[in-house]
Amino acid sequence: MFDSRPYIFYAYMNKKGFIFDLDGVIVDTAKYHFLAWRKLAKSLGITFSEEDNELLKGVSRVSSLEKILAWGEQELSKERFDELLHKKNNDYLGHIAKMTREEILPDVPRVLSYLKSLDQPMALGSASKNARRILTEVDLIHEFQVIVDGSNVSKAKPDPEVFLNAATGLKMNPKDCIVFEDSLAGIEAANSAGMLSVGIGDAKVLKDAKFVFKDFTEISNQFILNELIS
Ligand code: B16
Ligand code: MG
Repeated sequence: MFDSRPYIFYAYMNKKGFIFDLDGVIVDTAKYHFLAWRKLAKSLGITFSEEDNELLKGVSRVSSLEKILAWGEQELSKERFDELLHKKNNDYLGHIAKMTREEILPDVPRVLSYLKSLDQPMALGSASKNARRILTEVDLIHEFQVIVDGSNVSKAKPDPEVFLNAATGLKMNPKDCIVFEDSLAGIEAANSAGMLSVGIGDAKVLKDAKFVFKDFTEISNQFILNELIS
């Protein structure tokens, strides 16, 4: 739609730092993590359900394997642990390699282009060490000015480090940042960073978020302009 507002409107508009989680917000890679973790768990004789997978959302790769081993009451040598982590990631990457733009979650492109049209700073803040690869697969790598992923942080969500680094990269004050997140740990991280948290998913699970939406189809441009930017 033609926007008749003069350029000056954008020049003086508030700027907010918009930080997006990746898995579960931009794309649904949880299903691929599930397949890869289930295969690994099965090889160890550990059962792994979709409910178990829910508990690994936003959790780092190392911590995920630690949790699975604890659930199965198993301990492994450091060498075997690293070997399994590597194996799981290779399986996961096999699924990622087949991803296309079709797998971008509904209305994500609309929200990204709207924010871009308003010249709002945008960053990615993900626990995944595969974030750049996934963004490249779905052709969104150029949409973000700053990308902070699992390779750039020392402390995993719920620690706020990932989002604070994203704010620093965007040169924005954390209190002027807005985080879109699908995991409980991520909402906790955003809140303790002093940012406004927007949950994407189940309101019962993401109850500590300032706002919760099922997905981006529920987030109108009007809402973004009036509630998030103004
Ligand atoms: P990787 P997010 C997280 O990504 C996933 O939700 C979580 O399930 C995964 O274990 C973690 O990334 C690490 O991923 O094995 O690719 O490094 O939701 O923070 O974007
Ligand atoms: Mg996520």
